[in-house]
Amino acid sequence: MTQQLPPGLIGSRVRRQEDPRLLTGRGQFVDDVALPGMLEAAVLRSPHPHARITNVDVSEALALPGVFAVLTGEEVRDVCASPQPVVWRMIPDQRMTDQYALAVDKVRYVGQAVAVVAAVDRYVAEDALGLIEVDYEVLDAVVTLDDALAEDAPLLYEDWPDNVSCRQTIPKGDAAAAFAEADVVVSETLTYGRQMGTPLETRGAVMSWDPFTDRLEGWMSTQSPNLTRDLLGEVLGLPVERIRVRTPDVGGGFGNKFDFYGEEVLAALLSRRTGRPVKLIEDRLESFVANAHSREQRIEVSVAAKADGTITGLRGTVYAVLGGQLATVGIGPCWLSMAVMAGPYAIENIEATVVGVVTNRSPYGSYRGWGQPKANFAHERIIEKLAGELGMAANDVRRRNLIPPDAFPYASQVFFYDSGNYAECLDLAEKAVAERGWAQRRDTAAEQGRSVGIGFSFHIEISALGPSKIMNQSGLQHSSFDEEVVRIDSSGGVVVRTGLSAMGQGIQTALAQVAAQTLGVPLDSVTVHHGDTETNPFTGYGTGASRGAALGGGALLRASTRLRDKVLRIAANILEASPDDLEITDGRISVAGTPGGPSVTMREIGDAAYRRLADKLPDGEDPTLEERDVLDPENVAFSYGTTAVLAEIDRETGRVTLLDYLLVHDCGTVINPTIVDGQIHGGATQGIGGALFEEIVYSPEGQPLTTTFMDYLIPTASEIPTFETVHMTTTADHIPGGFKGMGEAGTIGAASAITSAIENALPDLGLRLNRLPVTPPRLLQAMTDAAPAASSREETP
Ligand code: MCN
Repeated sequence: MTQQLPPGLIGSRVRRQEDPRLLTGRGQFVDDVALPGMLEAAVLRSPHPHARITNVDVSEALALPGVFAVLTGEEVRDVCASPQPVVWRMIPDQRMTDQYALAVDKVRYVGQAVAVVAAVDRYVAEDALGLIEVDYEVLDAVVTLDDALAEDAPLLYEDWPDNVSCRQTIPKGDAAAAFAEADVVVSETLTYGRQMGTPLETRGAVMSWDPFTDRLEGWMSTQSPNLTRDLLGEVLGLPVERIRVRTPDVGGGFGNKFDFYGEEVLAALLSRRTGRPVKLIEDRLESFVANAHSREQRIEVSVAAKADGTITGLRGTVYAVLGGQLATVGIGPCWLSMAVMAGPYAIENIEATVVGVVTNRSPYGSYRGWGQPKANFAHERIIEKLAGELGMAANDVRRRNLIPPDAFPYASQVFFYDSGNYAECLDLAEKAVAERGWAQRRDTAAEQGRSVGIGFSFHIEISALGPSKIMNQSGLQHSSFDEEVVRIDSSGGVVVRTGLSAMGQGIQTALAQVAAQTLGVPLDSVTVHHGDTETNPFTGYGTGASRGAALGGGALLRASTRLRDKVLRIAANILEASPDDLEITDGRISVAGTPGGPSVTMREIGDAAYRRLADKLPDGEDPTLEERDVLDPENVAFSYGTTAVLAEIDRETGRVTLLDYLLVHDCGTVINPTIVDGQIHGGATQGIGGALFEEIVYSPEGQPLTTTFMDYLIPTASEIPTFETVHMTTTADHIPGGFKGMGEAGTIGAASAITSAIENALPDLGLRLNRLPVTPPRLLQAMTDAAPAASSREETP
């Protein structure tokens, strides 16, 4: 069954409403917030990866003219009601790290906050940092996963027996039997490099604590204003009704700004201490060490298969290279890598494990895609290896194992996949690649002595995160429903209020499209308000996990439908007609099929509901025009896609050039195809960065070496190919409107498709790439390592 919405604004390529003001410099970001008497803060950060703090002397800093307050870790601990919270707690016996916004007796990564100063301006605050004396007893650093797991490894937390924070295995079926009976078993160890989202706008907060009302007002660059408010309340011991969180424009979030950071707490405490508003903005260098890092994992994966390519079993272990303390999302992203390791494949016997290991690196948190790019790398790499082993085409192995359309809803290892036609998606991708002549381009290139290859990957994406109760039972310490409010005002304009955050993904336009189509009004008569916990509804989770379009859109569709019914009842009263005979077109209500006949405008409806009620509002109808709806879906929704890449390899330099890039994609009912395309392009660009360029590197001593964009290489326009997207639609029938999310889609399958294309371009070498990013030196090394094996294969008669 598929849900069909009538043609209209939903599905139209309308331009984004949010762009004109952003593109003309009218955006207002946190750093633009200026309050009377505001102070600026700066943070002293640890230069050591692992050290005991033996003394902190702030007396000279406090004496500096212009300094208003200095806080140390002990002071922060003493005034906080709880340590920094961890909201994803899927593994019940996980060892928690319980850290405060400032380090108390030990530092566990370079960049960990040790003290904070509020001063008349940032210059004085930074000068004061130089006057703080911290005595450290430097300890041996645990820099890598192997360091952390070594028998005699120094302990980050001395009351733990080792550096393992958690371990969990989730089985399905009987993996041992599947492996025992297999015709073929293939295994691989994969390394995914440490990476992070790098939004244009770094994080920041302006906090103002009113000493008379004991109320805290904050402006923050966050994706999750409601969650932030709740967590601020928890840490500060303040009832949430006394906290207001506002998000001005957010200059990119990419997941980093989902997490809740100590800096928000510090700015609030400094404001309480000084009685003045306090601004704390991180600079780019701080961003590289104090923002949540992500991606880094070692994954051991094996599959058991029959000789015809049918996969009967999967075993995998995800080693999460966590940092020196748990971030807000805890083991969440790495747990998800384990939970979706079978990807789109109908594998009946699974044994997947996640092991969370602490190291002296920055904390591990959210980044677009969460655990999914790593899980994808695991299942797609092992599919390719299995295909090689069996002498089959990788897409034939995929096709043999993809969950068939009639198997939905499909119970995977952990989740229920709601809907899909995976085989059609793969077919469409192969067809599109054939139509575009990629194979000929590869062959022609080979004749010219160039190395060009084609790679594919298939991804799934969990979206529409809910339902709240099941998520709570799985360990999420927060809800995940969405509430939307829609109002028609007294002059007929429509206002949507959402708790979702806009961080560049186009949610205002998408919500406006849903409301405008449902209410039958022009798009520009809808205004979407977001980013204020006091005036906007509650969204349990915030913006993350690609839930905005599906949950916000679904809730708004239902609320707008009820509001439309009320509009029709009022119009019927005025027109002396039956509501069932009426239609709304372009904000005008008339009897269907009577062009030029009597009609009522939305302005008159507004007038009837707010001002001149006596003549126009039907008896029994309440004044005002407002509806709200809460969507807490019965299940998540899985979107999916096939990525195809045409890549050229320079055998001399190891440089990979992406010649063409195609994604066949399904996210249920598409609200705005232009935005969806843009989301795929942006996500794929980040995926390409992760596949070829971006890596956070630490020295053997634990010093971060990549703290500027000269070292941490994000791709620029010249590295990015032209993208092409092909849409297909299987709707999520448990979501009103059939929407599924897709904001992370492009990131998930990129590395798998690119590595597959690189291997395909070098058929003589029989490469097996297992480490990301595939930088030129790494590729050259892999080619050198593969060459002797390849030449000995050639020599064998
Ligand atoms: N959309 C649509 N029809 C659908 C699904 C989505 O038209 N069926 C469009 C909508 O305009 C919607 C956008 O695509 O606003 C993304 O939708 P959705 O998948 O629901 O994602 P969210 O709105 O929840 O956004 C979050 C998601 C995530 S988790 C990250 S991280 C992310 C992202 O989106 N960070 C971004 N996209 C980003 N885009 C920008 N420019 N900047 C970021 O920081």
